Amino acid sequence: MHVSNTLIMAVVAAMLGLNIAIGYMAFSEPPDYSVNIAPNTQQVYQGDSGAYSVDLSSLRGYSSQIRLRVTQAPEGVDAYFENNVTQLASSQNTSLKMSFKVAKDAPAGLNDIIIEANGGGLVHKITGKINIVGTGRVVVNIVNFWFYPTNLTIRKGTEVLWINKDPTGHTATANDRTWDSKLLQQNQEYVFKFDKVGAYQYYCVPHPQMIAQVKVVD
Ligand SMILES: [Cu+2]
Repeated sequence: MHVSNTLIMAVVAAMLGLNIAIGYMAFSEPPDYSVNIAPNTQQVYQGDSGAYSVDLSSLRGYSSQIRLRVTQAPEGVDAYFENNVTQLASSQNTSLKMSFKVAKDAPAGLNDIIIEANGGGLVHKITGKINIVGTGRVVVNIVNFWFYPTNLTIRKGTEVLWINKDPTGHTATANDRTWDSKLLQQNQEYVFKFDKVGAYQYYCVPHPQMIAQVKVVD
């Protein structure tokens, strides 16, 4: 009697264990890794350089060699890894440094930089942002009823030149009216020099849905 009770309990325990194991196999996710870029957004002057840290973490026992490459960089930005391969073992974190150089004539504005990680065929993409700060004279094109770049950051003392590429007349007019291009016909230009730090919202008088911003930094 005593023996058979023990036997029943053992069988029940084994079945319960098997159930848990099956449940675990059905619901647990496969080994993977995560990729992060830090700092996600960087502000860099034209002609300057910088670096991102690309951080990799093993998830759920993932273990493989990982290869990184830059798949998209803004115009005038040279982004590169001195060492783009790393071995990621279970429960580990590692980082690779991605450096970049911004050409003096790289267009100012906020743009994406995209990195692809390939760990044994398991591919992840990660997007960082780079805000290129204008330092000399920056051009804003008015095209198809919009300002490009829309959110522009410049260094104090920088001139911004607006040029209207549309056959329709447009203006670039500060919300507080401290500066105003007046109506620009096709290919006409307007220049304003920003000497004070701040954020300046502006719009087009005939088309008030055309809104943009110039941010001035030290
Ligand atoms: Cu307009």
